[in-house]
Amino acid sequence: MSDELIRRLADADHVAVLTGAGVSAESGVPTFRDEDGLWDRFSPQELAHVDAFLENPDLVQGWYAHRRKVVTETEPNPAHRALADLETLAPNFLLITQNVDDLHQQAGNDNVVELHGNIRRSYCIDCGREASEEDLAPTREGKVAKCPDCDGLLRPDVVWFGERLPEGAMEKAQQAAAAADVFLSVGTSAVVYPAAGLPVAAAEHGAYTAEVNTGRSAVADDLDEVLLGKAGEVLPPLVESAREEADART
Ligand code: BJW
Repeated sequence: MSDELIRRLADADHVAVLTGAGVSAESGVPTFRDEDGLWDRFSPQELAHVDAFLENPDLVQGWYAHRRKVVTETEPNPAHRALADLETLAPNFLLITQNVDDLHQQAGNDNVVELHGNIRRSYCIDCGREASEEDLAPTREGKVAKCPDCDGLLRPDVVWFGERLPEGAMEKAQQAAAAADVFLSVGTSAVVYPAAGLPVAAAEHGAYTAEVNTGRSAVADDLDEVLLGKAGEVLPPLVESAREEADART
């Protein structure tokens, strides 16, 4: 990491961070597009689209039941904890996540925007009633889970391709990107829009931009710095150095 990034983070009034699946990889949550990623075995069109859900509700509900189980058995890792620490360093901070696993909140981040929903919640596609664990029990046996009130299909409260993001979420993320002195993009391939547009938007508004990733993302060439490595190894010393630099100035 460069002294420039440490200095910028220590000085920053506004910091925004975009995260993707890579930030949870070290917690044991599979990514989407890496080898061994979720879509190595399943096609996205098959699973992350409402048409696929309507055609194969048992398959899609079963996939989400499996992922919910994985997520409830995992814990935040050093990358999540470093980002929670960064929130306490920056006067204005927003954590913008594409992840649906809740791990940033569990690590202690308070200012979080979930662009793609949260896998822990489910609802009825007909009447909107929130589903309980009990309502979803059939999915664990390969059966279709339906609403106890109206018999509608139950779906996860996540954003599939072609669906609108949660109301206000993208607006809040765009405002934070535009205001950011430093914008970090962590563990995302930056291929899914509109989230993938945020690092470049931040750069266009004058932010110092950096990504932390085990490989170069689709937007790496447009950023000021690329920190190659695992988020759980790169972020803790970065945030600690920024804190030391900030402390040295007071
Ligand atoms: C590590 C690491 C370690 C590994 N440390 N790094 C503009 C241009 C083109 C297309 C579009 C466009 N605007 C919209 C679209 C269409 C579409 C889209 O983007 N398509 C592209 C794929 C072509 N977008 C949409 O449809 C969005 N909706 C929309 O735009 O609506 C408009 C609308 C308006 C009005 C009415 C109606 C609609 C919705 C997108 C929803 C995405 N949903 C998913 C599924 C969520 C639910 C679930 O979890 O099942 O979100 S898809 C999937 O991809 C998931 C992720 O959040 C998202 C991003 O993936 P992510 O996080 O980047 O993961 P990976 O696996 O790709 O990358 C991991 C990275 O980590 C890699 O780079 C590794 O190297 C790295 N890594 N270990 C650090 N230890």
